[in-house]
Amino acid sequence: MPHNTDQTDRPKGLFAYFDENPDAADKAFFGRVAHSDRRGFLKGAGLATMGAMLGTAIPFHRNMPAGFVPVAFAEEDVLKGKDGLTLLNDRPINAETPPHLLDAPITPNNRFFVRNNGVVPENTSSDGWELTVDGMVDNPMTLSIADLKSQFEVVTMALTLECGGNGRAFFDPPASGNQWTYGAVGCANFTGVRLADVLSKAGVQAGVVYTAHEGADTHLSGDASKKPISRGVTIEKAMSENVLIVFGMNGTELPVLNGAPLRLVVPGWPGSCSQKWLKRIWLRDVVHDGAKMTGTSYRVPNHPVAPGEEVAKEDFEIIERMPVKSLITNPATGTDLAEKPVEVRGHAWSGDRTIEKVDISIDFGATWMAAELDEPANFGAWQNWKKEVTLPQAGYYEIWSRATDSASVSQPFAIAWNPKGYLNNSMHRVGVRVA
Ligand SMILES: Nc1nc2c(c(=O)[nH]1)N[C@H]1C(S)=C(S)[C@@H](COP(=O)(O)O)O[C@H]1N2
Ligand SMILES: [Mo]
Repeated sequence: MPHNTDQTDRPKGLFAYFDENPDAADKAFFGRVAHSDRRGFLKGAGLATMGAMLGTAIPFHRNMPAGFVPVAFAEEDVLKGKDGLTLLNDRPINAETPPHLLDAPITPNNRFFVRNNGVVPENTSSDGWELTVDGMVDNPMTLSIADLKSQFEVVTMALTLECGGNGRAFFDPPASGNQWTYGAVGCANFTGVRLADVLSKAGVQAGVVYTAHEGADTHLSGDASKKPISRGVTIEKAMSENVLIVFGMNGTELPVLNGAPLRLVVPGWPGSCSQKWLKRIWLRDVVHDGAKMTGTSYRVPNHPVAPGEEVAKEDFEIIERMPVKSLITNPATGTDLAEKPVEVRGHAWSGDRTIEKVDISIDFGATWMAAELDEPANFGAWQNWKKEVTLPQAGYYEIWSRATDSASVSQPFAIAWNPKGYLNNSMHRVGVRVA
């Protein structure tokens, strides 16, 4: 299929390629430059080529906008096992979940977002999979998944995972990277063993400050000496009771795209700390400096900056806990509501904290109503909330949600801009109509 052709020409995914270089993409895919020709996007040879690739005619081809990539090409196969996710990039695979598909209290495997930095490893079988724990430990260990299950207490916990870049799409000026909107987050029941138990058995030496995580995925360039991502956390975070080495998700095996057969889950910190396809945990006496730990990756300025302002490299600091946030999963934005009372519901979470309250507004923030808020299933799980709301008359409404956490910190209305577009925790707004 077209997106598997000549990778040297196409270093990025299909959508990114069309975005960044529409003329070259049109030429490569459809044999002509159609981008500048807005109204007659596809004619003649280009249309015939696309029709041949789809195996059928495209009756409404005149309505297809410039730079348009038929979803039939881009989504073919790459999101196997996923349902309804929005593909943001196909190389590496990145896909988010529309908020209304995150409505369940626990996110099912087929609705859990995917954030890859490299190429999924070919062998993801649990047979023969080995995890090495080494570096500054008394007893370096190599453990099979059976060893993990037999030597340590197996626990199941509901844990929230959110990408540090979730919400990046709403930064202005825009930040480069995957344009996540709301759905690079999920909360699943993860089964595994505590990282703390494994590290204790290995014997953490005095002077350890940081973990370093390595996975089996490979670099996009194909260069075997490069790693797509290798991050770590402070030893204090690593020793928390809800940081798990995971081999099960929602009662079944981990999906391949979510790191099968073994991954870390580090709730409350950027998703990037939760190494997938986990092969090695290395304890270090310095802050880890692996791929995407240094420079401006997963870092924010240590002082307030104006939108668009240049920030000196040394002023960036590593993101640790994720901020307070909430999501409205019902109603879906754009819904025409037939009945007036509507159950507004969703989830709220705050890294290393709990949620104290969630408030809802239907009048652009003039007044607020407290939602009914559940306790977390365990520490590290998002909290479900709901509120029956009556929209007083026909017309357009925005429903806003604002969570406040255990340190009395609330979500802001507007985004605190940062150069890489991390940590957007502004209030979720959903637009609906009452007929
Ligand atoms: N080995 C490996 N682990 C990884 C990544 C990756 O690209 N490779 N991406 C990280 C990032 S940035 C995030 S947000 C989470 C996403 O987890 P998910 O794909 O299961 O949703 O995995 C993290 N672990
Ligand atoms: Mo991420």
